Amino acid sequence: MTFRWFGADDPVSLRHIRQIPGVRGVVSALYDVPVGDIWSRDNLDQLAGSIDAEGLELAVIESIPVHEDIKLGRSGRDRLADQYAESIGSIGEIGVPVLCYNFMPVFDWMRTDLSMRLPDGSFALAYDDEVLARMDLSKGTGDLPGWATAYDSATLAGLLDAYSRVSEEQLWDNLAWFLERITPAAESAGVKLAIHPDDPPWPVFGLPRIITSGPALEKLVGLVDSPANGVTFCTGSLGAHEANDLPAMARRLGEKGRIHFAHCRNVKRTGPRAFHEVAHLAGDGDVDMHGVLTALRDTGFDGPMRPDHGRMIWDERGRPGYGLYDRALGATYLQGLWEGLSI
Ligand code: DNO
Repeated sequence: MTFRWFGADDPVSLRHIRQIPGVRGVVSALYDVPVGDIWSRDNLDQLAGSIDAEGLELAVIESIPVHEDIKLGRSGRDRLADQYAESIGSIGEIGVPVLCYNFMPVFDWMRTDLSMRLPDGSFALAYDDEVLARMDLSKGTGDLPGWATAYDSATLAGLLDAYSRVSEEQLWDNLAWFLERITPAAESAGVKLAIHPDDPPWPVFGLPRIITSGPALEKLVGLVDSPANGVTFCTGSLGAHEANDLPAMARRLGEKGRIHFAHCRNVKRTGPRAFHEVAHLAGDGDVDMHGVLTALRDTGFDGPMRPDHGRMIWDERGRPGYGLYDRALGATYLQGLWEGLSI
């Protein structure tokens, strides 16, 4: 069981993480390296060292962001892919076995409300396509919620314009090109690549999104037929789409040995392309957590798993989705389920 930590600035400390029953692995990243630059061995050593010092272990890098020029297939992608491969080499050298990354154009995960009040008084992340349609991008990403990378209005307009000429098929081609370039480096470094599904799993702001379903994940693992080319099975991202049968998807990908990381959280669908997050318990939302964990267990999954976004409970304030308490409850719930399956 692992837990995400955003580095020294994270209001959740390693000391607290160390006290969550069963958690020994930390999921983290270098947050101050500009997208596209090489991750230095020194900085990685420092990150791993600070985690070791608290009796924990750096188990997963989530993420090295992929430069937009790679996703757009622009010239310059050769150098960027070489640099990405070099960073993978360093991750392998320090002994981290899994790299989670994504291939979502411009925006990473997307929500339209970062603190929706639930009936029990807790606050959760929520998404509604109708609200998204009214969002104004003309000022850049500045005051809009949920985005890992901030863009000013001109840069954002330029990117949106560039993507208006990129079809889903072209995006798949660009992803295949990227994987062909980096998978050999991952193989020789002993690092497993684990693509994160698009969250939510449909286009946003007219931008193509392709990693959205079981067939898409299977296509992905077929792009480069190497055990190093796998997925992060994120139940919350995939579970936002009612067509996704999560236990069946986990079983098929698990049988191929291509699930390298599991993000487990729950969502409640409230309409077509609308949902909010809930506590991890299967009974609280639409994700069949027992079914997913059974499929993982049956197919021999032994990789890292982490609770994903939590609600804000007990008056906690902090990074949306990434407070301590509800995620810690999620970690113990998931371990309880897993333990029950192991008897
Ligand atoms: C959201 C996360 C994602 C994930 C990236 C991986 O909370 O699951 O931001 O880290 O998509 O590249």
